[in-house]
Amino acid sequence: MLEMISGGFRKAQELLQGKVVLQEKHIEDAIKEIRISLLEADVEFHVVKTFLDKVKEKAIGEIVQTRVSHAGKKMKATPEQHFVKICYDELSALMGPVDTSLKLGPRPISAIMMVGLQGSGKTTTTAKLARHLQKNGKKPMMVAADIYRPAAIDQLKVLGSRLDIPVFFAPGKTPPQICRDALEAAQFKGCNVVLFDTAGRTILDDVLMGELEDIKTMTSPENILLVVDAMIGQESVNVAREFDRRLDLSGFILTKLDGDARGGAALSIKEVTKKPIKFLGMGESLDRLEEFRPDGLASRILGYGDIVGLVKDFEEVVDEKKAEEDARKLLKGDFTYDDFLKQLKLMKKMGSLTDLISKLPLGQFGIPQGVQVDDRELMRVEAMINSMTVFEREHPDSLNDSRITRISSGCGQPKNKVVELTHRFNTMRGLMRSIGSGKKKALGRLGLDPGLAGMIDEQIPSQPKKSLVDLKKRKNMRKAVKKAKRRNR
Ligand SMILES: Nc1nc2c(ncn2[C@@H]2O[C@H](COP(=O)(O)OP(=O)(O)OP(=O)(O)O)[C@@H](O)[C@H]2O)c(=O)[nH]1
Ligand SMILES: [Mg+2]
Repeated sequence: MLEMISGGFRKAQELLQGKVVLQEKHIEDAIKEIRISLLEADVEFHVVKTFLDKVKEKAIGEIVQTRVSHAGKKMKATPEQHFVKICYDELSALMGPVDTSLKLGPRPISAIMMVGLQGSGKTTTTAKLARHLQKNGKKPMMVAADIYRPAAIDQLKVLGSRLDIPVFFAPGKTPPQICRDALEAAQFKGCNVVLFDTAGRTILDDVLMGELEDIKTMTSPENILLVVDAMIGQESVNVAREFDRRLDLSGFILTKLDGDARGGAALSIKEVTKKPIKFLGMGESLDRLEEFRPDGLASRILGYGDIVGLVKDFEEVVDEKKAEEDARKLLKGDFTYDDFLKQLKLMKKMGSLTDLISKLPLGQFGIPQGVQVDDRELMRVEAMINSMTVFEREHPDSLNDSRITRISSGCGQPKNKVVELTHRFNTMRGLMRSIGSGKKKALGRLGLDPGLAGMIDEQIPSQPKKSLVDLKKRKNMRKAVKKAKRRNR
């Protein structure tokens, strides 16, 4: 995702690497690389210009500093890191501030109207959003307001039954009437949010655009969200502008950012319309909707991954208490192949490996953004672990040559693949152990610049602190020891 944009920033960082003092010429060369990639990724021309002017002005004005402020702390930084920090701040400002709120209330039943071009992902996103609301304790109802495409109602009904969310449809009525009736029907069904899945249209189709205005007038939706396909590039800005002019949008949802979308829309839309991006569609399945965090995307673009996003994905699929237990085990380095298998299954639930990896700060290890990972590799690893005995899984160090030969024939994978797995497993175990015993140092050992390791380190949840109960127990213990000593004197 967004490799094209990231590419320019990566080249810029390479150009500045190792420079002790940055001269204007260095900054200009770096900015040139960024400009090319932004334009190639379809970021709107004026947005590119304004953005780079700001970066350049700040970089030239402040690059002599060697200390930067981050989260209220001063840190030592090289000029190159300082440049990255300026880009990070400006990218976050360009796409932010974060606003993923939906207006729900004060009416007992709130409405969300989904609009957009044909095929942009409205119906899929309506279902994803309904699922998101349902998970947050709301009672959503989806409304089939697309009466033009024959299969549209059925598509929504299928999604509704999969999610166990009611779908309202009323054959023979016009979309504005359907949406108005849906508000009443929601009351009977005990729902408190309705989502209107409207028909796709082109901005040139004045009649259909007028129909959306009628729905708005008749139902006064609290939220009007434009669903934009990130693949359509430059055109997305014109589409956003026109829909906003006619409907006064509340915000956007960008879809198909998981594909090879150039992604320029993510950078341009907010700047051009001054309306926020609320969510990102990251895949066809109904759990692939992410709340939009400008800082997370900025960090990903710059090759620093998105640890916060990763943690959020993790929270989606995992039971918190169990995760804490597993993490403690992981960080102590005493985890087994069974734990590893559990983690693999969890990862599969979190989405494709390529998507997960895009959230790791791999750019910092010289691994380019957009590495494609074959998800079948996971299945091969799973097969190898399944061919181990219970004893072997629980005692990873027991895997000697003859056991490895047996596992290899059991799962039909070449022996060197099993050996490779044991090496990778042991390296990971060692790494986790060292992270557990001192995160920042370990990140440093991985080759990460100490200043930026600090930035990432802050995003990694700390190991659980000693609980108050523990502290109290220890205090009481100290008191008891003192008392005993006094008695013995
Ligand atoms: N990869 C990917 N595909 C998506 C995403 N969102 C939607 N799609 C796919 O895009 C196609 C169109 O999605 P729909 O939800 O039917 O789009 P629509 O805007 O309702 O289409 P119309 O009602 O015909 O205007 C489907 O094949 C979806 O599976 C996404 O975030 N990522
Ligand atoms: Mg549709």
